[in-house]
Amino acid sequence: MKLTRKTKTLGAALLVLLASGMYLIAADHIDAPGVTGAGSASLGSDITDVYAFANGNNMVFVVNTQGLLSPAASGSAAFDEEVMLEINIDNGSTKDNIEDLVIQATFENGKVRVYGPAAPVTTGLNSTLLNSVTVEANITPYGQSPVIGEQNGIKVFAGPRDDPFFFDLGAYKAVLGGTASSFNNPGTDTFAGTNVMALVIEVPKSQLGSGTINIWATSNRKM
Ligand SMILES: [Ca+2]
Ligand SMILES: [Ca+2]
Repeated sequence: MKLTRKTKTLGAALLVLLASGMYLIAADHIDAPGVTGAGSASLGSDITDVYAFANGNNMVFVVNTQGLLSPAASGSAAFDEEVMLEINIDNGSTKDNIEDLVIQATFENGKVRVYGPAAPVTTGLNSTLLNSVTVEANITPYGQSPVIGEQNGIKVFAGPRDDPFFFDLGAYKAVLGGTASSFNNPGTDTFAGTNVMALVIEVPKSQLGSGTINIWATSNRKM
């Protein structure tokens, strides 16, 4: 199966020190109308945030999509079965921003399936689905306890979750508009009460090469 990337890559590569905590570079909760416009079937390809952090000897990757889901909308929200989410990993000493490993996830019939980490068949803007599934799990319905799949040392969770991103949009606009000179502490969480469709994959560091890694995520729509 060949897949092509129709939407954005997270704007900046994320430099992750394997021993370090969470790094957040950018958030982008609503894409251009061509991706997320009224009646668009492609909301499932709209990435909001990508996170990576260490958990002991493992690395945890989070790719959140479909931002600003209200509680009322979250029950019927679903992953797009035509969309493959791909975590791209640039490792080794060269750091050329070309992925050396990919972790892919597809969604079908209530299940999430993870492929890799493994060397990609295709690098760059197109992606090719890897051959073998490394772990799968049932997608967790809204409001229910998390279902976590674990096989081959890799764990996966997929389902709606409270959006962890904190941003004070009101204060941001006030600073831009010149009616405030700084943010408040504490601020107001503009995203409070909204959900995202979360994909969480935990992988042993030993499967990711040595040293630091660059990561970025893409959403890829089936051709
Ligand atoms: Ca590379
Ligand atoms: Ca790729």
